[in-house]
Amino acid sequence: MAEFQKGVLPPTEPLDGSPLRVLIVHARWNYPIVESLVNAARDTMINKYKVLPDNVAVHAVPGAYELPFAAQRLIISSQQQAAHDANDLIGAPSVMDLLDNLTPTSRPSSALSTGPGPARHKEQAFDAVICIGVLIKGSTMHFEYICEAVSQGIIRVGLDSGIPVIFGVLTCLDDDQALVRAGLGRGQNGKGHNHGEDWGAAAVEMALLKNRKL
Ligand code: DLZ
Repeated sequence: MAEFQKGVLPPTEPLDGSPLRVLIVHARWNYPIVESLVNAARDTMINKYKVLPDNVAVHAVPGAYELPFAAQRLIISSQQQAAHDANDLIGAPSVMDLLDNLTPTSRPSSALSTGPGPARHKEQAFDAVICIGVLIKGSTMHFEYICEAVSQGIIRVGLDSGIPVIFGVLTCLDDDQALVRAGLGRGQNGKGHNHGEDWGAAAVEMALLKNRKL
């Protein structure tokens, strides 16, 4: 056996993320760690896989427990908006316009539309979602309940919607485990590997698989 290399092997084929639109939903709990993971996921998709910066939308929720609901809601909203725009019913304020007023969400880069009201882009439904949160075990059973609910919820949203939802949730026994998995390690073993990079790559790969004509 070749020397064991822990972690994920890179994809065997080059991946072109330029046609994709991806949503990152993240928790605000343990935010400095979450922020590092979000940045790595976003930067990897843009710099390594050519996803357009305007096609990465970011939405924040309070804690990891809220991630599945938000992912499901925003997938449905983006699909409704895309269907609406495809029927040329452009002009009314959209769900995504409302979302833009709440968080620094990006606009898609697809074709410009004209019609009554201010010109805006046609909405592109999300091709993948990355749910990012950091759960750190405390002294009660809270951790176990939230981990179970979030992991079950995220897989359910993905399978029910047909949109890949990446499990970007660290489930750690202490702060140091979380820091080292976000590239923020402070021990003698170095800063560690930022798992956000893997999640960005997984989102692109799975979105392209979802879009592939079989
Ligand atoms: C309540 C709670 C606890 C104890 N720990 C975390 C955590 O480590 N990471 C996280 O993202 N969220 C935590 N939360 C908040 C829950 O996820 C959720 O936001 C609240 O229970 C409200 O539903």
